[in-house]
Amino acid sequence: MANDYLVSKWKLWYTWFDINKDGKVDHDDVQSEKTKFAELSHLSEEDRVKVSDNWEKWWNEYIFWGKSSITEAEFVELMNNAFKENRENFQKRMQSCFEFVINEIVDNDKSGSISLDEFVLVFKSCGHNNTDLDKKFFDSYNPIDGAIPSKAMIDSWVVFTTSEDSSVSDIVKEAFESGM
Ligand SMILES: [Ca+2]
Repeated sequence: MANDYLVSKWKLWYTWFDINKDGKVDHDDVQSEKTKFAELSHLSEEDRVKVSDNWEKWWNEYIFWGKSSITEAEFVELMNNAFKENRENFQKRMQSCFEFVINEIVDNDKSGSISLDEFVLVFKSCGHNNTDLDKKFFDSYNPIDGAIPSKAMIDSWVVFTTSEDSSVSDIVKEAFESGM
């Protein structure tokens, strides 16, 4: 079993998935997120289809674990089973998870870094409209020339989802706890 600290972070992450706030995490949440994202991102029709497919893939693989909906208990169990079975593979899985979402979706213009606009866009697509909190979270990465290197953002989310060590600084956890 992963320790309580890591489990508590998986639960924090899970609170994000009910995008449409109906008390369930299912395909309607994916629909809601990708529709909002497409609306706000001003993508070409071709890119819109691609990003929409990427959202589907990402949710199915990393959030739903191939199921059609998921409860918090199921999510924690699946994460924990994978973690227990092979920590190295679990680490790799989370690395791929955040490489995929950050490189293929969040980094809209494929510059290798995440601007404040790109950052805020994702939060808004998830129904988080407190831009002050998003900006505070963005600044906690100490952006360089107004952007966060994608790798720094990927690393922070991998720490958030894999580290059992509460003495390791965790800016994603802090952002969740600040009410983001
Ligand atoms: Ca929902």
